[in-house]
Amino acid sequence: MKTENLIILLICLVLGGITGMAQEGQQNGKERPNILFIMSDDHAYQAISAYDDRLLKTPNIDRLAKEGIRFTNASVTNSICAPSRAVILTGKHNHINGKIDNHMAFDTTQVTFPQLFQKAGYQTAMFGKLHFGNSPKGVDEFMILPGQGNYINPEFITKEGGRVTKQGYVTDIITDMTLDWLKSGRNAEKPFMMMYLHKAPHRPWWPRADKFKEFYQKEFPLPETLFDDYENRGTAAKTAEMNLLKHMKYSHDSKVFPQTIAEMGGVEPEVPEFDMGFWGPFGRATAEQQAEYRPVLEAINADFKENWPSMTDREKMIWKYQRYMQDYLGTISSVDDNVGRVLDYLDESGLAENTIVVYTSDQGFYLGEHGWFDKRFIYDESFKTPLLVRWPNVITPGTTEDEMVQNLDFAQTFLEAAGISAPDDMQGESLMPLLEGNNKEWDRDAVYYHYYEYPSVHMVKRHYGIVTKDYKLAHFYYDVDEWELYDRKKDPNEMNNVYNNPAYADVVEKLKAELTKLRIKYKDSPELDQKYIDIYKEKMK
Ligand code: SGN
Ligand code: CA
Repeated sequence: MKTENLIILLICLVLGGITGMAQEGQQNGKERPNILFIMSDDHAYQAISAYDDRLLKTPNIDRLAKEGIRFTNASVTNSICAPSRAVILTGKHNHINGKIDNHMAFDTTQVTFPQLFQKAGYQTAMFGKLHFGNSPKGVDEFMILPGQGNYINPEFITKEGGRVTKQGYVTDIITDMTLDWLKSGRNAEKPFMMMYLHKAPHRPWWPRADKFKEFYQKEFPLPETLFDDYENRGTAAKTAEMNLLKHMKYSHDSKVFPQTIAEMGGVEPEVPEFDMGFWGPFGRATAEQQAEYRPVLEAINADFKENWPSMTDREKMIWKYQRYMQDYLGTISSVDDNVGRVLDYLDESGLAENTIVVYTSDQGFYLGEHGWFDKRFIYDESFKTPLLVRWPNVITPGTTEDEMVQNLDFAQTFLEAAGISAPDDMQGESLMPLLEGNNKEWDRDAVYYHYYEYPSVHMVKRHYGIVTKDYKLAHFYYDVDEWELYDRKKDPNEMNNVYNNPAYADVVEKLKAELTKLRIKYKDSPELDQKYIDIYKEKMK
């Protein structure tokens, strides 16, 4: 080949390479967006002021609602931690991805959406709580909490497979890692997909010492249904073990010292020989850190000693509710401050413009509604989850969206936003039409739900069901065979099961048919129900 021709060939190759690179970094001529997925653990929408400002102000999380979209009908397919995370990562229901409960191992041969991002040239990272029993795939960088993790001086699993203990408060530490990575771990040539996953506000609720002090001074309004007696509900609501008065612990939850309870004739000897070294996250704290908590702990204990003996059950319920809210909301206040730090950094660095920021929780949570804490049920407080998304120049700021969307939809949404094709066997729907304001392209009118973990902590019975904007129909099975129907418009607090009310006979018939169709659509079946019962029994032996 002549030198001249060789030079022309080389120029063509170089130019071709550059164009190829440009295509990889772009989508339809635009830079591919970054994704910052923020998820907290057990964060009730009732505790985000963009949804409800009666309990707490969350000015930073609210920025996402103001500058983006707020979904009022976002829900999960199975209201429990690890299963929700498996749904998010695989874009498939739990009966397909196999992680039906917190005990089952996640099969890591499955495709998760971060792997697809990594393959498509994104830089990927994950910091915080995964709760999978194994490490994530498809992330270039990660630091995750083992299991539930700890609030104080938490341990982290590193990418190299080792463990490191970090001194301090978990919410601050996870945020520091996230910010460090954004500032210096990032490759500016590539778009990123980052999962920033909080442990807070998961039980046992330990706020940072200053928030503990601040929130102990506060009193919160009582929920309308705090004294629910579960009349007109099924066996499942009556037998669940998540009632504040009956099942919340004075020691583990309300922070009365085990010694104090024993002295007062209560019965919660949970700590071996009352060794405070074993007392929840407090046991992990250094003497110096413990000293910061002491004054409030002493005040709680003095109050308990003075007032508990003469309290009626009603007063005990209110006392526990106030202690619960002080601690639970105190942990969220730190989440909000830290989300603010990250949003500020996105603004300062100029990254905000091309970054999709999502705030959600792995499920909803009871904040005393129906007398409960925890989650698991298909009923609203547990089934619904907060979902806020900001994406400048795509989402109209301040949008409120009432369509029924689910955590099942996240993977396909992110993939579409990044111009990566989603595998055909994912079961959600991309939320892109709703984000772009093309609501006419959205035609879902019902969602499917299936909860499995029973018998287990909190004893919520197995059930599956269908939810439309108007009704909720659920079938509780395993050791019962009971159906429940709620009229969501007339009975938003879900106080009356109208399944046997003749006025709803047509609704029941129609919804049962739709539920059967949904089970077929998502490939769930009585055979699978039985298979998972058998696996569960074997596992729990
Ligand atoms: C722990 C909690 C429960 C909670 C489960 C599951 N108890 O067992 O209250 O329901 O986790 O939570 S505690 O000892 O930590 O206080 S999940 O978010 O992981 O599903
Ligand atoms: Ca959770």
